[in-house]
Amino acid sequence: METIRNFVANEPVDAAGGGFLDNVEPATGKVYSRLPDSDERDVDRTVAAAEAAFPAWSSTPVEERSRILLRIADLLERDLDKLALAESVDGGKPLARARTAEIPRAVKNFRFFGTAIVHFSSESHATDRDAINYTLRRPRGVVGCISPWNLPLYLLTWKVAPAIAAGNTAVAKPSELTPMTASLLGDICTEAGLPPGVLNIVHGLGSKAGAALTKHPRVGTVTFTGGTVTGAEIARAAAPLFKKISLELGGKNPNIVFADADMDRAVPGSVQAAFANQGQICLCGSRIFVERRAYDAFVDRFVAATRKLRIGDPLEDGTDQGAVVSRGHFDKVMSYIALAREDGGEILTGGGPPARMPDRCRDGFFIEPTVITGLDSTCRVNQEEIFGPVVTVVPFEDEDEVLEYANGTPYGLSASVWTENLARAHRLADGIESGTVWINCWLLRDLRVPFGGMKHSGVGREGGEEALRFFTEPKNVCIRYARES
Ligand code: TXE
Repeated sequence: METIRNFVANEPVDAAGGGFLDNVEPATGKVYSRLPDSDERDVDRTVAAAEAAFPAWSSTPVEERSRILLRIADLLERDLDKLALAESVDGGKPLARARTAEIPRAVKNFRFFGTAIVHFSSESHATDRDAINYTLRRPRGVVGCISPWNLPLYLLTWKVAPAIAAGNTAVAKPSELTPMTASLLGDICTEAGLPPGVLNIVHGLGSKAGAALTKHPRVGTVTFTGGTVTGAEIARAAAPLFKKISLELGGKNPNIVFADADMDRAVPGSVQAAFANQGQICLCGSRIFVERRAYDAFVDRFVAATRKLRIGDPLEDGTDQGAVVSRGHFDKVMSYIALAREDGGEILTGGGPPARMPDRCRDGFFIEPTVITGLDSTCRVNQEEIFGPVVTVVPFEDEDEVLEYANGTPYGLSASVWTENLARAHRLADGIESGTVWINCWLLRDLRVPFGGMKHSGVGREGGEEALRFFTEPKNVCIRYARES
């Protein structure tokens, strides 16, 4: 059985306590590797390595930092097949998805920030003809990067790449449920010539290793993607220490379909939005609202398209839907399906594990893509993040009503609107309370745009300049040059 180790100053290191956690393959339900059960001592040691590397890395010329990041991107690309397989086994996602979407995005993250940093400039403000202000932007020091299990390497690198591009050093804490590709990244960084201590990886439980990192006095910056409850805990721990934090949290995103929409795009787009990665993407459109006069036709087409999704062994070609990430998460998703039934919801398709699976996957955590109608928009199933292959469909009469539904949850991460009416699209884009609104598309990403959530979906924005600003400390310098009068 493979043993994952912490990555400290480019060396593999076991946890100080010597303990390990089991790592389960979601498609089989079996333990297939183990990871260090790190605690405060390990976090301390890892932070010390990052601190020691900071002076040299922060004064390394930008072009050299850029070169190393681009080399990391090249090596990730070289190892794409190996990384995709590791990601699929570790998280239960279809191999094809890991190969075509997620690992390529990790490559892009390094390439994007490796080039963005050489174009990054700071502000200057002329104050009448009396003075000039310029802003210095310096790296902040050691950054804690805490990432989740749904898009393991994609989201880890989305944090690490801008953090180190900007001259910080990083301690990453990947999810204990999906540690494998982070550990492979460590080796790639060494091969790419990243100096020891610039990126360190500490594995273990959130409540132990993650919490120790969040409250570590010498980690002044924390960037986190994960659940809203955990985000609140991190905010509580960070506030008295005045840390700079960025929180990318959950969502309960509306997917709004008007009767005038191009249904040949809206139907498959909504299926993708509902079920990609088994519905385990914070941006998934888990609440579908359909204009009443198109409702029946839409539901028929949507259910038919959902039934065509092939659930199966994630490693097999042609599998659209793999396993959810863990037994615990399987139980959580199933509990929401049960709740929907209790509340009088009608399950049009799915509703539980598939009847037949290949032998290898008999004990895996599979749930059929599930479509539910007949629920009120205020019930728990329509208010709380399920984060699985479960979607509800609710009819609406007009724009005002659907706007109320869209904004009627504590979340505000993203939304999709399907319509051919340009003015209406703009009105809704303006009115919806979320960090991203997609019109006639879903998850069309440009890494330059601000990315993040409103309300309980988060604090701060990632992406492009926003990320580089987050990972730097601005200092304004004011020079008076006016003659004394
Ligand atoms: O994630 P957690 P969980 C949502 C989704 C899911 C729920 C819970 O609804 O069902 O969150 O998932 C680390 N201090 N999302 O519990 O706990 C943890 O080790 C510091 C949405 O699996 O948020 C992991 O590395 N760190 C989401 C990371 O936080 C802590 C993605 C995320 O785990 C910690 C994942 C602590 N006290 C889940 N506790 C999205 N928005 O993309 C845990 N961690």
